[in-house]
Amino acid sequence: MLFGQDVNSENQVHTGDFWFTETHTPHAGLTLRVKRVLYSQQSDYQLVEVLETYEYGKVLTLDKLIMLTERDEFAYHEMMAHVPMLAHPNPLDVLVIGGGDGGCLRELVKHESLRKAVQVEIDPKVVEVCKNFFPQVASAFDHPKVELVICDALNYVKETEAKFDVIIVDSSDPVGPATELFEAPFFFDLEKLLNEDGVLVNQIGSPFYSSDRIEKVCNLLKEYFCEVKLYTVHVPTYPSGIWGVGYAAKKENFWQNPDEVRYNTFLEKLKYYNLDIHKASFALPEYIHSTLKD
Ligand code: SPD
Repeated sequence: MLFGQDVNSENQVHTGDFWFTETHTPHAGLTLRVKRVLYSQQSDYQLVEVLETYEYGKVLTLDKLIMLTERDEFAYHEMMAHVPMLAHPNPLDVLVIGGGDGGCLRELVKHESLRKAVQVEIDPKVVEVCKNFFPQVASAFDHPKVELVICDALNYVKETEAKFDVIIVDSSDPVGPATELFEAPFFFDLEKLLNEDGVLVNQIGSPFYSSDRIEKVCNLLKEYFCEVKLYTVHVPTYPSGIWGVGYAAKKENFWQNPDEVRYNTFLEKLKYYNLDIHKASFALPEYIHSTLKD
């Protein structure tokens, strides 16, 4: 079997009682008991691994950091896609940066009004591995409204002449290839790609462990956008379990009025998102709210 051979060739087959730990600080982390390592290979950009775990099913890690698990990925992907899509009054064209697993695309194609979703992913290995091991996540790559572009998003956003209504930055963490996706020049380029009602969301990090990063990224976004907010989603396998997503819009107050008519067309397909959670997700605990005040 191809993937078994990849694993063997790197001596990554583990037997006996094996636990994977993602370190969150020098003194804390998350540990999952692993049945077996299904895939482990260094791509041109990062170490791509798939673990089969007892508690969370299959888990995708990049450079030893958890990107998704079968059990809780729905929460993250629904909130990355439906918050901006239902906040925007008429989202036709959408750009997804990163997210080579296809989870955001799967959510986007639930919107009948979608005209086109362009997915820009730097690492083709991530797409290939997710199609093989996570077909329920990578289910929309062949959808007629989806275009997959394999290239560095930093170049794509500088060179494309396309314009978008919604941009979703579903990056990996700010180490390795994703570092510059958290910096000012990238946000400058994204603002230029958005139409006049444009909405951008970007995954930032744990409000608990990475409040400095959240404050820095939100302040950078404020330089280019009329309204910047933070919302959160509960993802048990991400550090601290609560994940912060930046929301930046060219017009004020879109986030407060998610489109109920469009929501009603696909609500039976959702497990996390609803209109109450949309609004409630923007309510922040004081320790993070206070750092984001102007
Ligand atoms: N530390 C977890 C951050 C992961 C953000 N993106 C993951 C990709 C899932 N589509």
